[in-house]
Amino acid sequence: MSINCSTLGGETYAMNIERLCRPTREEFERRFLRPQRPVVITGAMENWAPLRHWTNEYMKARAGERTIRVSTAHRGVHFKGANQILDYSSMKFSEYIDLVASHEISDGRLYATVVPIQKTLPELWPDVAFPPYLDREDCASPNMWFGPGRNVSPLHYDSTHNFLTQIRGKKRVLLFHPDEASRLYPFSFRHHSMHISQVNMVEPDHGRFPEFQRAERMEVVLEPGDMLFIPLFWWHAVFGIEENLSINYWWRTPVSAYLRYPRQTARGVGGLVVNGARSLWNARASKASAQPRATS
Ligand SMILES: O=C(O)CCC(=O)C(=O)O
Repeated sequence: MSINCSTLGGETYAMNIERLCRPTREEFERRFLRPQRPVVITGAMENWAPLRHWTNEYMKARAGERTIRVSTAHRGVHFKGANQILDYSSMKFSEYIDLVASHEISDGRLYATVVPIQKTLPELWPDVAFPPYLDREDCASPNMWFGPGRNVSPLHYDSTHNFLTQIRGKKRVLLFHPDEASRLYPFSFRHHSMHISQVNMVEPDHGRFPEFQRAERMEVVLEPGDMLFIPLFWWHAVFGIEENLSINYWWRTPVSAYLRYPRQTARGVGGLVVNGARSLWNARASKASAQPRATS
């Protein structure tokens, strides 16, 4: 499938996101964090080692022997289905780097997504820096997203604030305000993918999802050194334009941010309860079926 990542997801009503060069933390918190508005911050990653060093050769020499999980795209998007979000297989990091470098997978069919750097690629961990707009102890383990180009991440929201920082190549990001949710057709809260839209970003079915075209969206192209703040519950779809590498940081989000969107929060809590109960039920059922049967 040939994918043009510069137009996917539609362009109607696309508004640009504000770009700001190295604001102070106080300005970021006042204008963007507390009002929960996205922004692209530039100039704040200048001394980051990954920006300067993370070539294919460097990463291969340091961590090539490690094993990573790589996602396979379905209908052009890195999303499998309602109850299994990603279709992962394992391979050596060096093998994946060679595939990217050879352009063999430049249609985006494979994508190293959500790779926890500290755990999976510990040799690269000393290089990782943190955005100066959050406290390091509030941050979950940062993840690498390393794509061959034309890799597409589904339209979804995260359950914490997020910084998506661009290290190599370009990515196009579409963002939708949390209040647009009804036009984005999320999966039911009974599914693990309750935070993901049913609309396929590569081939949206406008017959099934007519309101999607009318959803108000923002658009940005991230380049190396750009840092995108994606607030809690903001929907985003991400399109790799060329070979691309990002690091993302999910970090602890205050209760007040959830209370701003009570419906989404209630839905999230409902989903946690239902999905947690189902996992528990499945675990008990498989334990019971593993017990040796009494013979008569
Ligand atoms: O970069 C990508 O492909 C997706 C990143 C993303 O969805 C995230 O950081 O939450």
